[in-house]
Amino acid sequence: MERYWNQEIECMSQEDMKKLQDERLVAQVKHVYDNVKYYRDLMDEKGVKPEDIKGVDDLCKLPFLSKADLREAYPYGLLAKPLDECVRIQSTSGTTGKRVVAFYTQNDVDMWEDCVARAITAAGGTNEDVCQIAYGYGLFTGGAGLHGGSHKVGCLTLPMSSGNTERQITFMQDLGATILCCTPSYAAYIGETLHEMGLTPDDIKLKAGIFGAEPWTEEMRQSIEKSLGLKAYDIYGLTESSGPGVAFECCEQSGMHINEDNFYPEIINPDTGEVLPEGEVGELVFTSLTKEAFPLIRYRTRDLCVLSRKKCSCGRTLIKMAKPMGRSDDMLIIRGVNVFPSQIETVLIEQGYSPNYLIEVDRKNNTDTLDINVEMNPDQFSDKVKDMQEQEKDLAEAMKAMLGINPKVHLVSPKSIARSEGKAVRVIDKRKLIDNPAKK
Ligand code: DLL
Repeated sequence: MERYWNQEIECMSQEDMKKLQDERLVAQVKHVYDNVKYYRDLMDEKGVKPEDIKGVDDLCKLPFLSKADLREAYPYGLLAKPLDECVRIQSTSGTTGKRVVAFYTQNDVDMWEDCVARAITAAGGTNEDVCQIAYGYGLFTGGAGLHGGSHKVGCLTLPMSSGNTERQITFMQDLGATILCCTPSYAAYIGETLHEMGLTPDDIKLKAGIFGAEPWTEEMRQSIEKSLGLKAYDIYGLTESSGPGVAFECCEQSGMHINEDNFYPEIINPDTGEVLPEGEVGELVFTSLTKEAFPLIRYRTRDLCVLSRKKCSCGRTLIKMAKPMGRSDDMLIIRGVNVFPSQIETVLIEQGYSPNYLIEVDRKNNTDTLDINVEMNPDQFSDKVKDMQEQEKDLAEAMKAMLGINPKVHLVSPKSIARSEGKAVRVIDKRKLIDNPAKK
């Protein structure tokens, strides 16, 4: 029987949910207008007052907020509560510019952990489980978020943080971990290490994995499920929204239910800002409905995906988002063609290669080049040059069929591409280094 953490909310009728969202949005907009000068200025500029917002149907009257706004307002400019009412700070890694710093009151932490508890419960977690958390701890929200949710559910929580992979496996075995939480790329690495240690999924007790923080394909899911002998559930979130738990997968494994009582989603055309109907691909925009310290109004995530209200067999009525296909800023434009790293990953796994790859994009003689370095499994390796060239040619052809452009494929020896213990780095775009001297 399906178990829920908060059945009343997770299975609420659409009509009641809308009523709740309307009420909460009105209060949230008033809260930001009264307490955050940055929002007040943005709304005044657009000529919209809190009284104009009667519910979610009026959202489109409000201005968007972007990462650039967050950077401009860094660090305290979007704070909506006095600092003495805040109890926590988390932050992004800041790899694409200045860090985003998010603030939490105790109520914000409780709401966040409640969202994660829904995710853990949907993955079958109960107080009888041992939950191994191998997301990074610290400023990153992965460790803290899953940790809090795991406590809430009452799981025996193993705060491993990421890294030291053999020790992860030893603890997993000795303490009988049943749920593993980490990035999908780290899960793949743990699976690989398990087999190298001469163990199989029968030697561990994992039944579920809660993996997120980066895009991953269905093919990657199948590969992880097989190597670790578990059912792999996706979880989505971002530092700006509080962290993991904005959306989570249920037993159907076909998209993630959004905790829409706390986060109201919209899909927009990223170029025009126009709101798109359900079922169309566009940029995901979130409005927080209950946050106190760091509310978000129409925050542009840059994640590209689709929403769906199709009935779900798990009984939850929460709207679903498809797996994000990547970020609008992850999309590579190569010789005018849009290429997502996830397309490359799909082909690799379909063709029997490992998900260890590195994409290099460059510009030579005014033409974009795409080189894909792919690690071979030991059984794919041959010492005959001709065989290797044949394999590279076949893979390049499969890539061309998927991407529409011709890449250069380089098969590299097993274990030569660095493994990730957190979010994987899959792309080196050398054109950006040339275009943006500041990043050199
Ligand atoms: O990655 C929060 C998180 C931690 C989510 C642990 C899930 C598990 P940030 O570091 O701020 O926060 O990065 C947020 O990561 O906008 C997406 O582009 C990407 N992302 C997060 N979850 C997924 C997912 C955390 N399940 C950014 N699938 C987001 C695809 C994801 N992309």
